[in-house]
Amino acid sequence: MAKSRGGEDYTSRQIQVLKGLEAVRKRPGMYIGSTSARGLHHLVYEVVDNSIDEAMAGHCELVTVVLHPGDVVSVVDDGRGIPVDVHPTENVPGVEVAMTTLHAGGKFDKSSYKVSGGLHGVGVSVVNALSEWLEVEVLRDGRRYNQRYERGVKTKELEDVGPARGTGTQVVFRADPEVFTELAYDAAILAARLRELAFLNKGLEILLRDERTDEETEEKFRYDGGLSEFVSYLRGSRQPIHEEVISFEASKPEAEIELAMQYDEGFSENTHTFVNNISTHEGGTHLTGLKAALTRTVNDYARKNNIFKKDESLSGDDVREGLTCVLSVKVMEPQFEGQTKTKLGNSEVRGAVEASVNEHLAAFLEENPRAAKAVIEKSLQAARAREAARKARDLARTKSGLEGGVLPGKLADCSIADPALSEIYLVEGDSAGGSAKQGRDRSFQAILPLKGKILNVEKARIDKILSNDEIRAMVTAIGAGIRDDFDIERARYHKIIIMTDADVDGAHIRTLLLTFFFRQMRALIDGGYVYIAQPPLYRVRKGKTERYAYSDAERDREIAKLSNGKAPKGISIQRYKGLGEMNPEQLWKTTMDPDARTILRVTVESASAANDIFSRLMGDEVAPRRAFIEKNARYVRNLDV
Ligand code: 0RA
Repeated sequence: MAKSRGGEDYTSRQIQVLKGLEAVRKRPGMYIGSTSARGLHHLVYEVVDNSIDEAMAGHCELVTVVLHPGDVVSVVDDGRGIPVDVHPTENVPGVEVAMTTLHAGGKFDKSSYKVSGGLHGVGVSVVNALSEWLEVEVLRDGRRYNQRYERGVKTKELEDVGPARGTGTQVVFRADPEVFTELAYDAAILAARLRELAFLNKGLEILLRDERTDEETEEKFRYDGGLSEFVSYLRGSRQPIHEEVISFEASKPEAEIELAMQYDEGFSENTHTFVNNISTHEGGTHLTGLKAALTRTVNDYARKNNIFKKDESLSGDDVREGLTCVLSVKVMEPQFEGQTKTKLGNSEVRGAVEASVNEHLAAFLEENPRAAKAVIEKSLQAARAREAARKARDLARTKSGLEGGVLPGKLADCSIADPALSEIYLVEGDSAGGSAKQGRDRSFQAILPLKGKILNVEKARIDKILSNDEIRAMVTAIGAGIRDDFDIERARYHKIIIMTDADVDGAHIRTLLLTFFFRQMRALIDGGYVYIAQPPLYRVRKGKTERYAYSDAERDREIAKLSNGKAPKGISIQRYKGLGEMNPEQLWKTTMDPDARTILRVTVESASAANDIFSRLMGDEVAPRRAFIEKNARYVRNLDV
């Protein structure tokens, strides 16, 4: 029996490998978060991350992701190739160690600065375990090698298949239909993450090719400007107030730090932070350091240059209004905390970020007095608007406004008091609102009809937002405050369900509502409280049998079923253009009954995707918004907020 240097014999290692990968197959959710579409896409990220590591080490320039027919994906890079020589302690080729050992990453390259990692950072062996089959090919030392696995079990030894030029690694796999509920990749979701990775790793080229249809498409992501280009992209069509993007890179013992930022005429703050290429939605020490430095540096500059009137100063919110900012740090041993493990905990990073932002931002302001003046003017305006809003809010409170238990007149509340069991439908239009009120189960379902288009909060300051009737009705009904005052613990419902018509106007209203929640009650989205109702598109009827269809394909299937192979005769099809065309009973049966309905939970999948949608759609350019809404009028899932 072959003894390895580590003292383990070959058989016991095989048993260990099987046990490890078996654990992954038993509880896939523990390793990749879910076995739905989200987990499926994580498989690709996991493989790509290995190539990104190779790029960060300076050995890889191109990563190509291809979606093949039959739910097969391949990821190819031009890195050094995974080592193929026999591993000193594991006694099998290095590539086999990578494919079969959980967290193999550090096992054979301790010295390298390995910092990337998928959301879960679990390594390619997890992908191997969860794939119906996986083939890996390595180009190295002038040879081509390959190996195959099925459900994590090796079915072919590593083989030298002949001479080859260049170096690199290719991983091809098909996710296991026994594990995943969904096998179809959404190119738009992959593109959003690959674009983000390309911004975060300047100069790296990432290609996404979709070969699943005759119309083959390829997207290329490569940004030599890195984070500065990321900021321009995120800013979209909003008008900048100073010409150049402010940016710097700093290397500290605690972290590698990269920052880019620019102010524009908008009113929202768009800060995105990343740790080792992972989006830190929940912030953490790096963000705290950045915020502290921004507030301090801008105030110091204004004071030193006598720009403030007596007593004036700027709050953190003031200096971040209209700011688009990306902070990316690389940390050796990141500690991720928080509900979704997207909050950086390493305390030493705070000071490192704070000091370097102080230094570089102060230098920028000194060297660019015109830009400095524009930034401080803008922040002072924000401060004044905030003061006006505070007064308006105080007034509103005392006048039975946002707080104090007086619910809006048009709210039909539910009778139970437990928020965890209560839901509120935000319904487009008074007539659909009326049907919903009659059709609902009043014990746990509340209805709030909304009139027409709601205010576009992306284009309005807080004082104007708070004076809008529809918004005030939502804020009081939900009962948890707004913005800085928002406290999810006080929410009166744990399901907030947006119910709009299945047409372009309905999609627009839905987007406006989502923008509102995203900007003003973000915790509702993060907490998974916001949903989108799915009313049917068609009613298909033959005699006494009636069926509801939620897509064209479903309609065709229902017609086929009712006609049973014969030509469709005596079948009537009604297309619902609006909720108002359904009577209360139909609305209940198709859209509101928890036992029969489908509702989509709104999640923030990717910070830049969310921002892309909200800022681009809600900003000034009408054309991209129109195109987007039409394309996605029905498929809200693609909104992916
Ligand atoms: C360990 C060591 C070396 C390269 C890699 C891993 C590597 C892994 C992956 C996974 C996907 N693509 C990859 N490319 C490289 C370096 C070995 C050497 O020193 O040549």
